[in-house]
Amino acid sequence: MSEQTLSNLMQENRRFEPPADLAANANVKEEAYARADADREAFWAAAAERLDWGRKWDQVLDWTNPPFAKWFVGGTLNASVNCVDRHVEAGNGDKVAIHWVGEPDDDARDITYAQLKDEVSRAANALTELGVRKGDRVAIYMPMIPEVVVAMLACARLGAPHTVVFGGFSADALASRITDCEAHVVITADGGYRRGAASALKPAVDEAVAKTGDLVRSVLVVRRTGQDVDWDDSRDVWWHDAVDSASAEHEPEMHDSEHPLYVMYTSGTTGKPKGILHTTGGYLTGTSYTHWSVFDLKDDDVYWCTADVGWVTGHSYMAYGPLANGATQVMYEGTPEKGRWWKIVQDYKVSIFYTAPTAIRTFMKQGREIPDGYDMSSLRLLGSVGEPINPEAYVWYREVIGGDRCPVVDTWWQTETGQIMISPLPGVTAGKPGSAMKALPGIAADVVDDDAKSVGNGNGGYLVLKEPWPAMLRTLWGDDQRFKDTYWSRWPGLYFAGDGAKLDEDGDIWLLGRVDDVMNVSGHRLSTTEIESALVSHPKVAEAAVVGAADETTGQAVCAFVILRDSAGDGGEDIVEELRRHVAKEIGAIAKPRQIMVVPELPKTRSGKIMRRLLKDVAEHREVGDVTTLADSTVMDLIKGKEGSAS
Ligand code: 6R9
Repeated sequence: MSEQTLSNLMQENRRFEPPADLAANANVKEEAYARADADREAFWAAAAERLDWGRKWDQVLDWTNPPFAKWFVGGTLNASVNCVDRHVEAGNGDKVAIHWVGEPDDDARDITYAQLKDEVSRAANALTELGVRKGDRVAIYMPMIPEVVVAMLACARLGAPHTVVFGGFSADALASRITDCEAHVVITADGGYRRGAASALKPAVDEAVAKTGDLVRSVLVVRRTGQDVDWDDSRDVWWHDAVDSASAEHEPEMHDSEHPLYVMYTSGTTGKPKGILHTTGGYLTGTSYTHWSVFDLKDDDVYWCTADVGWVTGHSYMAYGPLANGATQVMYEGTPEKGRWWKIVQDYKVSIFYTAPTAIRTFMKQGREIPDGYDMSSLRLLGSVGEPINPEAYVWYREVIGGDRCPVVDTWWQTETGQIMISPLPGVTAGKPGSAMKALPGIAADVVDDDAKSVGNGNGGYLVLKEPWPAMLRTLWGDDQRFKDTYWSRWPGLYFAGDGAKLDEDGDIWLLGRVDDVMNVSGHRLSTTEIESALVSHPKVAEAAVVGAADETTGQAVCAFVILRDSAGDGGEDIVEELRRHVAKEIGAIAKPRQIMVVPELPKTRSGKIMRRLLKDVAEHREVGDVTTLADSTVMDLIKGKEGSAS
């Protein structure tokens, strides 16, 4: 086994310098860090100049009532004008905004900025007809079709905050979100395509609406699959009736910089989801600036973010950031299938590609022969988001997908932060596989101990943010107290992100997973990520998830769930012992899993996060808890079926 495959997180010493031509022509150079440090507010004010404002702000930041921030106070703007109209006015109306690719083969559409402007204006007029007024909330429950972007921008145009609920969520989840933000209008589709078949959405909306009393007045329905739907004439309206016949002229109003743009629900530690509130001026500034700087966006790039619009990455880096920047992007309806993504990269000459480590590991598992069959020479930059990327996946991504020529930007951020916070700058930073590197210019991050003291280089602790930033959440919808308690109460003046992190000897940041995923085994602090990374560095392992299960003697014990690579077959008789030894060698005997289960799948949310809570239930022999946010709820049955065969 080579030195490299043996590396684990903390011993990682490979470095990848920025390509010389990229560095020479980079949108953002090294000087940005010093400029931002010298005057953070002036730095963000300059970034806000990227946008078109109705009225300029009087004050960059009002932080007199922390943790409630106001950015670009007194300024007015319209998010949809910034994402659409201004590009048309600048003469770029014929530029493709969205290369949309449906899941069924040969189902594709290109939408230019001019067409998008007309469609958004029509939809805004149609929503107005349905009684939607500034400030009203609109729920959106849709597949990955262009109309979902149109719907979001139409809401933004009217100043009606949207709440997009991921199409894979249940009717219950939808109902609780509709209720929490009191939405009177829902936008949906008859269904969408998933794994080769039409999958219905409207029945879940009907069920959710029935659970919310008479709250919902109208349901606007896009016809996507053509499947039969139940219809309530008093409430349901076809998109093609209401929108297609509406005028393509719509005079946009300029909204206050702090006007609510959207609410995105994310799961908290308690059962009730948190409604993260984002507002207009700061959010658009933060997403537009970071999309331009982190991805080094150029006018002729073809950008593709594979995230579903139902989670925050789809909001910041598919909808608002790229469109505010006038980018051309790919939007794909389906889920990752063998070869299909790479064919899209080839066909559309994608140059910037942004995805999640879980997808990368899935492709690693299938073997490099599949991507090797496509011409991906158009790619010049790769991004990763959603969870720590283990060095093996990073290096595979770089070599196999990026042809060893594309920098990888590992971007750390959250629904709450709205924008990328920690990431290499591709023209400046030499990448270390597995590290998100540095806080971006204008962002103040640190790693602290229990007493909020900086841990210093070479040590681990909690990740915190020390200064407000433009796209930060403003509060939790209707619950200022929970906002304060969740993020700001642990240490005064510091935003607690909930992630563990380590500063290496150079002061670069390594994310170690949620602190609720940190285990304590016999008094030793062990990171789930570190052990997962060690397991995945074994050539037979494709993917691994580790949980700490209660143990009478050691407090917690390490329990691992692994998926083997296709090429490893069943792994052989002694696979469990082989892997335990491997972890001991990589990290130390203390990290040796008590139990390793070889499983066919891992339970994941649609955004690719492993639901360790459920694995913990299995490891501790409990009834498995709520599985409604799993992308595929049958996975737990597969895993439990394996339980008997565990070591
Ligand atoms: C954008 C998004 C946020 C949590 C975050 C952290 C994890 C995201 C990461 C990462 C390590 C990265 N996370 N990106 N961990 N490295 N590059 O994922 O938002 O769904 O709210 O999740 O995801 O644990 O706290 P969200």
